[in-house]
Amino acid sequence: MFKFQILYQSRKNQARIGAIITHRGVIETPVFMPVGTQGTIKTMPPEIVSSLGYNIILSNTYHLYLRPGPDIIQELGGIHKFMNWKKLILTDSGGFQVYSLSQFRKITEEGILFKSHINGTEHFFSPIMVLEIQKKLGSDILMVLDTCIPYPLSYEETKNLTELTHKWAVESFEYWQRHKNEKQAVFGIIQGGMYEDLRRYSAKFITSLEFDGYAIGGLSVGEPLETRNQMIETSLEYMPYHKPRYVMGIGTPLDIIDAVIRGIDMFDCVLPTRNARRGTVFTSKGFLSIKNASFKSDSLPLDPECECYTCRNFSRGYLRHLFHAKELLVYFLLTLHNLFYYAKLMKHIKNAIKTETLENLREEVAQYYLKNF
Ligand code: PRF
Ligand code: ZN
Repeated sequence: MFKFQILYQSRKNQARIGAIITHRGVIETPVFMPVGTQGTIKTMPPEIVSSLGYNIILSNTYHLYLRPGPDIIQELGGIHKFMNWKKLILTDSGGFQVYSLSQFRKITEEGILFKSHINGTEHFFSPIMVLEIQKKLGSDILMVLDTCIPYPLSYEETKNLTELTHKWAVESFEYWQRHKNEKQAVFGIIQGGMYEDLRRYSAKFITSLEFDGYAIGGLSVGEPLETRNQMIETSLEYMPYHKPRYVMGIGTPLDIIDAVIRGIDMFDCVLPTRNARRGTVFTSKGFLSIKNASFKSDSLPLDPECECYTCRNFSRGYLRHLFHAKELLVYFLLTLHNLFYYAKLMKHIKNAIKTETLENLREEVAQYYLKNF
């Protein structure tokens, strides 16, 4: 079972409140998915992630395929049981991770040849293989294999890679028609680089295949903010109203609001978790780097307006000390705070949609997060 319902449509813009209904429960959209690349949201016990209000996370086919391998995860009862996460899991297909992590790769009509970033061994991903791997993992939402389009890239090359993404989408769709099951949903991915007509072409093509939802890929690769928003708008023109719309790998608090206003329902991003491990936290007044010498004897919490466990119990001075001493606790405390911030942001966004005040919230957030991190 996989259904999507729209519960409220804004009268002022394209933002909507929705519900994704699955056999594991209902999740409200717009939703942010924390990234659990290796079957863990780094430093965080799943019960705590869940207690912050998250009910869907993202994991990666590429990493779990290389280590420990899909057969072991299947043997141990599937990804949910393996990591003790009882809510939803979306797995990315691996195309993007191969591009960003593996030392060598060759893209052919049939798929992607790559070398493991762990031990250099050679592997091959085809569109069908990545769906088979995700079936074994047992994730709830599977992503099709796509090609990653770097920025900038010539029109010709972008067109070729976009067409390859389309060919793979057809192969994925046909495979899924023959091998689908009740419990897993599959999303298609729109590419097209930063060319408006190619985005349009890709959005039309991908949405002509009856996937359970659609993602916009290829963004947040170094393009200017206006270009990104333009590509989102162009793609959205062709994305069905009654299916979930997901923009991959985005983003900052402002990126998320900008996309929600345009009608996006789902997000994932490493920013809250990765930034935390680098000592950067999100606050109601913008970014703060805990490494800063000015916090040496600061008795205030990270964000005096935050009610998270970290802010209720620890000072900036203490957290700075832990960070400089590389004490492991700090990675947990800062990740907890950032995930709390993102959870609260999503609550504010949903509230602002219902009260038709999303533009006001955007102004408030833009004041502190206009610069891209
Ligand atoms: N494709 C896939 N995963 C992704 C992306 C993409 O284009 C992005 C875009 N930056 C993030 N994650 N499959
Ligand atoms: Zn906090």
